[in-house]
Amino acid sequence: MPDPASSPLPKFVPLTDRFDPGMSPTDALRHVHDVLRRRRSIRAFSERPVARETIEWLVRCAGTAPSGANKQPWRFVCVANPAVKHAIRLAAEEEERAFYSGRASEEWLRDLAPLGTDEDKRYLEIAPWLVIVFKLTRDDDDGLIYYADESVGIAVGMFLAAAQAAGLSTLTHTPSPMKFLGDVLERPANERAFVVIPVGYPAEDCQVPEHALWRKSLEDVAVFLE
Ligand code: IYR
Repeated sequence: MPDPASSPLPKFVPLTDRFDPGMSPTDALRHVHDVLRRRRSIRAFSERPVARETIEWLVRCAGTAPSGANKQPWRFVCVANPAVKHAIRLAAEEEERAFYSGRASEEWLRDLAPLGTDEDKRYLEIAPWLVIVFKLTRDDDDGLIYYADESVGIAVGMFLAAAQAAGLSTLTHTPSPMKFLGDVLERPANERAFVVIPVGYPAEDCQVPEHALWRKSLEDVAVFLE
């Protein structure tokens, strides 16, 4: 048992900065849904640049996510440097070659077939930014982390939603295994790569797989007990 005498006391402050959309929740959500429903994972990026300030705002938005014991167990490594992007592409393609030519199960490859993905990851060099999200396994002061996957997953979701609200496109790319990212980016031992998010604009001739347009119905995903 921890000694309660050594635990800091909670300090509460009034909830003042409340957000009011100025319309009914349903009206507000119709608008939010109209923005979010058009989010697509894209794999054909244009070279149109994105300002560093924009990426900084995206990271700020992601950083508003809730997290276990408010540990905020994430690091966003934001890469625009062409040489670093090139190194990430080469290492990712090596892993993906192994994935597509044997590491992935038959069923996995069958599930991916309608997406038309393969080991060609040129988008990792074309997108103006690669944001590599790391989860902390230990806090920077070596403290414990709780619910790291859930916390970082929520932060990534908020990052993607914020990018969509700003008119930017993203991809959640998870080359597997991802250890090479810590090596290439020279990250410390308490950081594990979680996802690679290319950020930018779709290429003029960008196409998306029809399969990805399908969404489960509300009835499929929701259960109400009233
Ligand atoms: N990481 C590989 C394979 C892949 C896996 C899943 I699950 C996807 O939804 C899409 C791709 C790749 O990026 O090609």
